[in-house]
Amino acid sequence: MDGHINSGSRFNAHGRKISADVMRECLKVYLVIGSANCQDDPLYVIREALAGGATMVQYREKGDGSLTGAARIKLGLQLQELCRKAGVPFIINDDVELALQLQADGVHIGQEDADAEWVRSRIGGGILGVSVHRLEEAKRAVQQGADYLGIGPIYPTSSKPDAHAVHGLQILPGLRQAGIHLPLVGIGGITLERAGEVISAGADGIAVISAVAGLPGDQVRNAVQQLRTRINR
Ligand code: TZP
Ligand code: MG
Repeated sequence: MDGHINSGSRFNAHGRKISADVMRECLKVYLVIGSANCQDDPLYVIREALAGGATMVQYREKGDGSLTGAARIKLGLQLQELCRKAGVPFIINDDVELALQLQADGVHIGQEDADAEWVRSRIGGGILGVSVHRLEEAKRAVQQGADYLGIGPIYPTSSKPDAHAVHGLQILPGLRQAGIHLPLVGIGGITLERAGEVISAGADGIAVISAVAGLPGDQVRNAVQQLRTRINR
């Protein structure tokens, strides 16, 4: 382990950061998944989501009954293997050490997690996503080397009990008009019906938990296909 994430990955080949254009493509339908959010076996859910065209996956093992220790690592490795086969980047929520251990493609952090600059120094050219809630946080994350910003909750969500107050769609044009050009992904309460307006408001993609992982496994592929259609309109 050289301290850099997944140095063999096409997402940070030779330690280079991912380009903004490739990042935007990866954000289109970004599935955030943990065992506690899945109605069916997470491996079945992720296989179906990848078959439906999920463009990036974040392993976020949180909430009641979530896995810890070896079981958490094992599921992470299994999910990552499926993402690699599909050519889709695999990102770890919050936990830099887990990301390094698994040699994941990147890390996503919130404002209450580790400092973005420190995370960037640990992960080399890996993908760094940062959740931000206001312009100052966005500017700082850009300076600290984020590859994309997570913006949310856009709508009310029941998947994150400690979520920030709902922002509504307006935060997206607000950030764009203030000169934030980094790839942006909206998150929080996004459904098939709402996906299009999140993109129209200025996001490059949508990140979802319940609209995909919360479905019965046999509906997941179709749900992701439908989301992709809305994003590309
Ligand atoms: N961060 C802001 S809202 C949220 C996270 C992790 C939860 C999104 O879940 P859902 O089910 O898509 O609303
Ligand atoms: Mg966090």
